[in-house]
Amino acid sequence: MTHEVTRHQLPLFDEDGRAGATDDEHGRDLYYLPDLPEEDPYAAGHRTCAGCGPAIQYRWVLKAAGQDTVVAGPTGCMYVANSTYLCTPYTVPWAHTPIASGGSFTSGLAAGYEAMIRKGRYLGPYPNILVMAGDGSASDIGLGSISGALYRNHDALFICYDNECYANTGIQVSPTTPYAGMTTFTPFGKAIPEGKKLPPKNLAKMMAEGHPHCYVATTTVGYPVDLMNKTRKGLNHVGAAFLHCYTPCQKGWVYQTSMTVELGRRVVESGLWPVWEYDPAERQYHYFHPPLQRPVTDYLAMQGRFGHMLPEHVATLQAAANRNWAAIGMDVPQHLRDLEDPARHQRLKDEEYSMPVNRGVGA
Ligand SMILES: Cc1ncc(C[n+]2csc(CCOP(=O)(O)OP(=O)(O)O)c2C)c(N)n1
Ligand code: SF4
Ligand SMILES: [Mg+2]
Repeated sequence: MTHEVTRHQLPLFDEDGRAGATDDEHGRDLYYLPDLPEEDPYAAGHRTCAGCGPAIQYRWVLKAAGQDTVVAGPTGCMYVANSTYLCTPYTVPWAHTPIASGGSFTSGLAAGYEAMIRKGRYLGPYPNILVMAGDGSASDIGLGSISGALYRNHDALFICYDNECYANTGIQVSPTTPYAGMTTFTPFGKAIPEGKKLPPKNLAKMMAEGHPHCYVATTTVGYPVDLMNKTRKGLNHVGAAFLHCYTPCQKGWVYQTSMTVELGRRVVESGLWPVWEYDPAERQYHYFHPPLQRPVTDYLAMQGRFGHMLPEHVATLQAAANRNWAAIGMDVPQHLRDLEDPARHQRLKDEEYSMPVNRGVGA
């Protein structure tokens, strides 16, 4: 006899329902205080660095997913820093996978639960199944296994926590490291003054264009409600879903540890990380239009990994940001167009900018 597979439908958080949210001088919400679930499947007491963006993502994703969740984590900081012998911060089932096989492991998990429920060997609804892989895993070493899982449409949520480097092995360059981002494998010097020469791989667009039947979205730790709602939408979607989340790494990027969430907003407001959602039913992209459009220097100057940039490098990134603004359907203000001219810039460490800065050199 075949048993029916019943699935959770997680309600979305109400953007307007935040208790005590206040605005800053730009009309941005200063604090996100949604009515968060009490439960914390990623409990306090892990060993990531202070201000670790991936740890913030893990906590919010698992709060949104709730207690009936099974998590996988390929090798990376969020495996190594979260698990010592006989000890993890998870209050839900969790498994480590090799760095290349987050996708195939999670496929097996999803197929296994489906089969066990159908055969009556597992009672209860289909659990929330998700994997959170680093950018080295999801965009490089394990890309094939995640793409295969999306293509086969296993009912699970595949998340890339993107700290734009191979952090755990010592801040090496990854495909998502931005242009001019300094890592231990992309040092700047006389021959290559910008550090990294190549633009980052556009992982989320690859996943959406390549697997048009999947729910795909981008988000950042600067927008917790957005992150939690996209987690729930991805889990509610019957079939495969992919979420690409920007998660600063204070050790690798060299910034003040309290600035992780601020960076998660500034990267969007400077046009360097478009936030969007791809709806597989409509085959449509929906783009978030931030209330503020900043020069890229407002973002870059907060991080030591960009401290070596010369005027032409800053102008190159401003041009890339301006292309992103146009691509998401926003006007590019004249003052941002003007900043595509290197003559309008100085070396980054001598630029004028508007926030706590980090003039040191990173990595
Ligand atoms: C096949 C393979 N190659 C290399 C490694 C070494 N390694 C362990 S963690 C890691 C970094 C992973 O980077 P990422 O996926 O971005 O996660 P992060 O450390 O940044 O959190 C690497 C390269 C490995 N474990 N397996
Ligand atoms: S090195 Fe970066 S990603 Fe790893 S624990 Fe520290 S802040 Fe987090
Ligand atoms: Mg990484």
